[in-house]
Amino acid sequence: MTHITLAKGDITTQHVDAIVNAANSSLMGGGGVDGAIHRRGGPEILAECRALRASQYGRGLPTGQAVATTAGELPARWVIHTVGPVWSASEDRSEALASCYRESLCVADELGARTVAFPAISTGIYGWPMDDGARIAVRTVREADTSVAEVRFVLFDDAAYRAFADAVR
Ligand code: AR6
Repeated sequence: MTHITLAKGDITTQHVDAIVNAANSSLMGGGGVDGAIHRRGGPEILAECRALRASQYGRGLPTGQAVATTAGELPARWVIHTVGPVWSASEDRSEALASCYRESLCVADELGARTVAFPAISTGIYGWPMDDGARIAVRTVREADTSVAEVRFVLFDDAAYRAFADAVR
């Protein structure tokens, strides 16, 4: 069974096998978590992202899917890049958000990663309401069929931490 833990802070400093990046389809970096990972992880990560674009993902990584690269200079061994949906008030995109967590765990299993840190995917620049994003994250991890022993949600601020603590209860 997967043990869920919560931490407040910066995902780039986590000592886990893999950290998950809330990326965009281009895999070429951006702001938020994505910016922090590329900044602290160094150019090796972007080099692998470029190679993935050239080989497998000419049109970009689709929303809800996940793919791994090195973690460069970060303490983790791998970065698993996933693309969350942009929040929409008119369309329910929850399944795409759940898919990010599920597919990332599937990639983690393929890598043999036993400890995985996730940010609150889509809840920053992509505008997903934190409480709902937290519920989807926790529910999806609980229901996942995975060999990952620990999923650590790394929350950037108190409000995010509280939302995940409520979702876990
Ligand atoms: N560690 C942990 N959590 C963080 C960190 C960090 N270093 N930095 C931000 N957060 P976001 P998204 C929180 O915007 O909404 C990028 O430009 C943040 O407070 O990183 O999925 C990509 O390239 C929020 O709760 O990701 C895409 O274009 C959560 O992490 C787009 O943003 C996710 O915020 C993806 O947007």
